[in-house]
Amino acid sequence: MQDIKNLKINMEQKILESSKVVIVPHNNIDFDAIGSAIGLSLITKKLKKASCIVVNDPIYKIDHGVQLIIEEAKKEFSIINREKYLEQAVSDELFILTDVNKSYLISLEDKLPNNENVIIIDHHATDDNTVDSSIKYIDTSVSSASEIVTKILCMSKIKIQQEIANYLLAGIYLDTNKLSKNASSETMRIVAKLMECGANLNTVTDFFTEDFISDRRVQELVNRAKMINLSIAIVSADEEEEYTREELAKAADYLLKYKVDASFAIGNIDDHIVSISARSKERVDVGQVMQQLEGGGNQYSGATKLKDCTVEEATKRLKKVIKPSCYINS
Ligand SMILES: [Mn+2]
Repeated sequence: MQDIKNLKINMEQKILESSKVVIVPHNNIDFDAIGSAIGLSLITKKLKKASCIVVNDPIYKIDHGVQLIIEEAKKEFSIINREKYLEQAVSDELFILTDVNKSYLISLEDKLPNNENVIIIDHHATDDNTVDSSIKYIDTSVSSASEIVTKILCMSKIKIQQEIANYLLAGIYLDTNKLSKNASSETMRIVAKLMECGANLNTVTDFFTEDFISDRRVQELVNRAKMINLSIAIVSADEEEEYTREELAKAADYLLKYKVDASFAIGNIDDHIVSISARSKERVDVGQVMQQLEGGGNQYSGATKLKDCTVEEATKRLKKVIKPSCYINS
């Protein structure tokens, strides 16, 4: 357990010393990345420091609910793409990476300042590609980056407006599969704080309401699931179809509704690129399984991308690395 008080103190000081704060969520932005990024913008605003959130995903690739949040939040905060950022870049900027720690998952990898001017707030495991930073708070036992940022907001006694409380709750909601996994008593305390600020589970659930066509596509993936043994489900998508990583992740998530310990969804996400999305309840460490296939993640969720590979080949490779030793305490 790292000291969040130290993070708060060091981060505030660093924000005040810098000319501007650049908040960098991960590519393929999701509810946790945007919610925590907006929470961080609120902190910089209270410290009277200019900030921007850099989101460089093409709009059609962004989840519908996340798009709604971005559109709403733009009224109060600066949310810009990489190109716009480059036009406005100044010296002595502070970068805050949120919900991410690896260089290849951000849109400004080539623009990172030296480690003195980088802060990382994350809940994903680190590896060789973790960005070098002098101030960081990376705790894989915390549900989400939104949980960490909410904690800092509460410690700073910053009033969280209702809309922002909803965004932060949406982040926690996503990464805990609707508060059903990886939600500790501390997570629930933070959820209660957000509800005291006016966050509402109905509003948050509405953010997750599916677009009909996309949901049908996810269900088609779910229909292809096969149980490779009694407790692991694998979806191998149609070789001819292209899916988004989000759709694969949703299919894997959906399969956890059943009596399975872990689920994997495999499909093409681009020409000659196959992605695997992995989810687990708690008995199988899927992050470790994905690591064996050039990917990563944590105990509950993981993913990988395989180049020049077919769905069939990826399925074979996955089956080879799923062994009894993937079970925790086995
Ligand atoms: Mn997250």
